Amino acid sequence: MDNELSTQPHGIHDVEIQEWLESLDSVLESSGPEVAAEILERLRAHATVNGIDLPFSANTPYANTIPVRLQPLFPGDQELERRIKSLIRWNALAMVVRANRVEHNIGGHISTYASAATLYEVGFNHFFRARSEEFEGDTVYFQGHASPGMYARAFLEGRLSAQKLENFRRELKPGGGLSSYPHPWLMPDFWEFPTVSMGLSPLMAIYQARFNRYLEDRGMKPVTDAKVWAFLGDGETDEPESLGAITLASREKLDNLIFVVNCNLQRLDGPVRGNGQIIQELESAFRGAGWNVIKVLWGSEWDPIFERDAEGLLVKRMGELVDGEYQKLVVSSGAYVREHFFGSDPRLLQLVEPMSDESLRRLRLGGHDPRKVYAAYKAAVDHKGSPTVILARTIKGYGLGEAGEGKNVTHQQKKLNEDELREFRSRFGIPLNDVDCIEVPFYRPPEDSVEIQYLRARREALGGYVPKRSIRAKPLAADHDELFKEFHEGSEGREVSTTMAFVGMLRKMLKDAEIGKLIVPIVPDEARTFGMESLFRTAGIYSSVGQKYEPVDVNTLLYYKEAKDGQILEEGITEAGSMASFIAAGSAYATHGINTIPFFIYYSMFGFQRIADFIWAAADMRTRGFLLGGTAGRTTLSGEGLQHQDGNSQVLALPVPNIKAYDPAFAYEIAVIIQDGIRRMYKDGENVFYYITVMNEPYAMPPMPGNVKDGILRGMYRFRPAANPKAKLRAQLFGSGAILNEALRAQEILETKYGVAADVWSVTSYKELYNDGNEAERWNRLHPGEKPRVPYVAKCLADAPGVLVAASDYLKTLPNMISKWMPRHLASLGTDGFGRSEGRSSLREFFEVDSRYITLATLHELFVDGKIERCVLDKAVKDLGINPDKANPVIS
Ligand SMILES: Cc1ncc(C[n+]2csc(CCOP(=O)(O)OP(=O)(O)O)c2C)c(N)n1
Ligand SMILES: [Mg+2]
Repeated sequence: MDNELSTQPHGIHDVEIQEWLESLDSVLESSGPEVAAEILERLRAHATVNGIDLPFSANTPYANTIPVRLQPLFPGDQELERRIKSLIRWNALAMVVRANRVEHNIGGHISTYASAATLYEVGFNHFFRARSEEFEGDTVYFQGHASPGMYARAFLEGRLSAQKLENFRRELKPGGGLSSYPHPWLMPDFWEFPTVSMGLSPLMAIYQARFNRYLEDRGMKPVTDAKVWAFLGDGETDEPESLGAITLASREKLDNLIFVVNCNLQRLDGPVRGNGQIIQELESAFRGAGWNVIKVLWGSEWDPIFERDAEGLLVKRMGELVDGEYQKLVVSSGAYVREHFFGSDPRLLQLVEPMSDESLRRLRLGGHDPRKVYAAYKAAVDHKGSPTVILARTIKGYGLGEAGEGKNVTHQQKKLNEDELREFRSRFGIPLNDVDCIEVPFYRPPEDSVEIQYLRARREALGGYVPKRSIRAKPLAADHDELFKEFHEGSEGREVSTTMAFVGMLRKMLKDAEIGKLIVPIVPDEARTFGMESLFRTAGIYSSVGQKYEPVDVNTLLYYKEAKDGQILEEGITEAGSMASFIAAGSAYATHGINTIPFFIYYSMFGFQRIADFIWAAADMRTRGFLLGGTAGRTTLSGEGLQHQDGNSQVLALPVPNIKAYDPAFAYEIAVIIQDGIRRMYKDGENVFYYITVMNEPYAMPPMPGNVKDGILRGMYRFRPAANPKAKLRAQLFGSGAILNEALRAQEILETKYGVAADVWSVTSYKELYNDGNEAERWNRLHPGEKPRVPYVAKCLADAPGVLVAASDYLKTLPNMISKWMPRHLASLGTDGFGRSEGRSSLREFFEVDSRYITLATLHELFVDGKIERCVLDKAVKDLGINPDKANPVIS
């Protein structure tokens, strides 16, 4: 035969290769895969010792990971499941097409679900277990753009009405609609996890799986075999967050985690890797990271062809094509496939010789074959010791035919013409005639149909419906007055920073009978920065393996203690990962029915500035807990300079609707805010969470004045009134955070040197004041006949005489936002501009927020008001040592 004469590169005869392959086959048959693997490993070692250079590759051939002989029987009624899936396909498509007929360009996606339908349906019918009283349930992150499929299924399940489907992407219609993507904020009984900002959900899923283990290791929930499933797009894996934490998952041996990557080889604009192979690339990344990788590339129709291919030519050929070629092949005719794929080698052609062109065209991909997908899921669920990723090959827009199957434009396809609709209808056997189907009606078979009965029975067997969100934790009972009382008393002259004060509170909270266990301190390698190392020993650092080594500092009081039941999540240098832990802990009241209270403390500049999208997702998810921006304040964090000095985060917190942002100055303010926060979130069940900036400047913490709690929470209160309120020259000074001390110093200068009597206010939250003012304004606009409401700021300042000056360590825009509700003009000082490596006082001079600039601003306002002479102002500039020609910090 010709074959025997053909040779491989380097002159090896094929027959020689054939012999090697046959002997391996015989070992496999007689002794099994472990022995075969051992022999290969020994051969590899032998080769290396003998100087054979074997290039490293984490890849396996371009073939299914699970061979046919290890494929389990499919346990369901495949034909019935296909029919159900077809109905879901139809309704998902109908939802998008109808929405776009009613409202041009309202959007929606058909192709993503079309490619992933089998991946989801096998999960729904056989794997995803619902949450119940007895079992925590599996946790599923659905790919955002596939949401029409989830809605369509819920419609068949009788959970969503046709009216709701009709209002897909039209949420404001009477009776409500369906949100474009998974948003727990908008559909709190349905969606659990927001996934549509791509890359976030893979990372969140990893930390969710780890948090589940944390709860188990700490004895807070029973050990179960519940899984976390994350469905993602192959294009999505380009987001750095997607693969950014995969080594954590393998390091932690998270075999409760399964990723399913829908490898349709396309993203929005075109192929993910036209010139390469995304599946092989992902395989090597995941295998290299220690994951169990299961490739599901080829459907059952390919099995007999592989069977005939004793020489392994087919696998070899499959590995040769780049994704751009594959994309072309899947939309081409059988004749084209024969010529261009099999035609590269006469022996390959021979393999498919008995097959018609039509059957070549119908060779399915693995991700569209329920038997292959089932086998992969089963293997993933049974796998022990590492997380699993399933790389499933599919076709984007599967079933859309000319309307977009596998085309580069398919992602955006939202409309189908009459012919295309009829073709789709026929292909999936939807019982609608030629006329009816062009109306694209939603179709649900009768309740007693076999389809609906089967679908319901399957879900019943798996414990109920998915996705479904419910709040399962009971509200906390105690008011915690005792716990926080000590922090109202001040530090008796001892200089402490607000960070130290907070850590003191955290230490005490950890010991509390009711909430102690629930506290989850989270820190991205910054505990020492915040003086939290004392907690290492007392609370312990969580480690799933305990501590396998004697820590170098074991003889010290505050040694680095890792423990299996450790409470602190020391995440290492990953704000994104820490935030994902915060989200898992802050949403456990729903996911697990456990009121864990996360306190995530980090360098404030690396919070909103760096991971704002995770914070947005947390907000959407109704996450509870406290974010602590440490070392905050552009001028309060000395030395670090441009990158670290944060004058932004209080502004960046503004757009997040349900975050309460505070910039407290004193320990008692923090105590009041945290105590009230715990009440609001964990007792009253409000969907808010907190951002509190804490600083590292030490100063004496005063005792709490009477009657200020309400003011602290609402955003401002008068901290120190003027000594001589009858004075002719009057002013109101507003300070926040550490800058409040500058206002207090200015108060003294103004009084002693210029005879100005100033009241000093602590503004704890410009955001609260801003929201309150807007709310009053809005209410008045909508209720002109009623007694107007007065914004809290206006109420506070109604009888406050004199000029108004505000200073904070953040942008000037913060005080300016509320100035319209003030009785007179407001002069705002703030830290707009890039930071500098400098000491505190120089920084405050540079940004013009120190006591001297507050004094000058006050005098200037008095001068403009005609209350003081120009010469007083000129002299003050000199006396205060201010250089009028100094560069503007905003642009220097
Ligand atoms: C962070 C982010 N960037 C961009 C988008 C817009 N976007 C939505 S879907 C998509 C392509 C998705 O491709 P892939 O991940 O392969 O999913 P497929 O639809 O092919 O399953 C893009 C760019 C987004 N949703 N999130
Ligand atoms: Mg894709």
